[in-house]
Amino acid sequence: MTLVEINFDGIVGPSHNYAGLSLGNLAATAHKGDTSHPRAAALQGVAKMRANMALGLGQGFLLPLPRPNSELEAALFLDETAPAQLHAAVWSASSMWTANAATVSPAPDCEDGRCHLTPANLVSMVHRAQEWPDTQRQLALVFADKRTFAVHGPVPPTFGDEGAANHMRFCESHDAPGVEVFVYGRPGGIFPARQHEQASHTVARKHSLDPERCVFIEQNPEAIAAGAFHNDVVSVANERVLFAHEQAFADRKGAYEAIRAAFPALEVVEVPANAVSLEEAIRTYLFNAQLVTLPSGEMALVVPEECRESEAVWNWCEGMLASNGPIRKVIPVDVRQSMANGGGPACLRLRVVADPATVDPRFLLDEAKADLLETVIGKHWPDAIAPADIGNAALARDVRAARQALLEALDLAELG
Ligand code: SUG
Repeated sequence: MTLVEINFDGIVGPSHNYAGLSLGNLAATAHKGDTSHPRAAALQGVAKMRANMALGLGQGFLLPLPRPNSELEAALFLDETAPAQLHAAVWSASSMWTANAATVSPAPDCEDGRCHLTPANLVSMVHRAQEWPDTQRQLALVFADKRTFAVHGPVPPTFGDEGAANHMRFCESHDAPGVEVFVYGRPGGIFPARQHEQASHTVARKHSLDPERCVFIEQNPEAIAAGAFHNDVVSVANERVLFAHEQAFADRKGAYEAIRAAFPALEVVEVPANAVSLEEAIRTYLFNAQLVTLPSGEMALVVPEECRESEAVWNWCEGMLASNGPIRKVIPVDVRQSMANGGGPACLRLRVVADPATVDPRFLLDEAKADLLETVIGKHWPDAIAPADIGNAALARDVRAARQALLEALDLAELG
């Protein structure tokens, strides 16, 4: 068994659009009504996966879910009197942000020695709450080997669970036992706190984690109010390193101490507010980065292009590289189509520690399959979707046919 980290990126679906559905997600609400470019969006996603493969990292993918979702459409009795936002919800391509697909506890952390996955219920928003049954179906296929994986049902409502976006893991190396950190929000602020404390505890129990190796931390209400609707917008972890904004947690010192008590080797790389304000961190998504260990053992931070364009953020990054800390490289990637909906490089991927030989190979990427994805996307994904196109019957047919073409190309017709 060779356990390695594999990033499963969500392929951007053919119905990708800007409907401004997520209250508290400032990018998404600011771009409400813009024309989207699904083909460009999906190609940006494939380019990111290719770049990560070129770094020597394990890469997989998850498929877009069926949209428009006719079951939800029927359940909501959608007609011309229903609000546009509900019509847009059934078209949402939000499953592209696979950091919200599930919480994953790697095998070395779990009592039964299997890797446990709980699909996120995403109950805070209707366009996201529709995802989990299809996500669960897909995860059960990708991780079908029951000796190695346990794919659970979601946490019951009303406890909102947003998956890996509010979960971090510290370890000496990915294949070693880890300390799992769950970050929840307290309700009552101007924007929804999407991760409920009891959802986090439920996932930890469900995954049979050692309570001594679990830490529960409250997200800073100020960060949620500033637009950090998920913890992965203000912090990210990899192996021994926590990369966080000074204002990420409600009790900053208490949070670091609690993690250090369970994981003494912790190294904190903190960005002070006087170098990069919370607002600038959220605008550029500096922390919605992929913090990865390269085959050389060095750590790299894969950040959105927007970080290079921000003087404050880029100065800070250059200073960090010069200071000889644990993060040795900063690599910008262009995922602007996703960024405009509040999804950076880290939102687009679900981290799974597994032996690639135990994963359904149809979901693993190599160069030839990346070529195939580009060909199908280039041929079938719509060039543009304007708000007025949502609900259009001909476009709905095209969107369904595009997904179907992808399933056939990948020999995954059973997900149809
Ligand atoms: O849930 N955007 C997503 C972005 C998710 C980002 N994920 C992480 N931070 N891990 C969300 O808010 C916008 C869709 C729209 O408005 O049409 C949206 O759902």
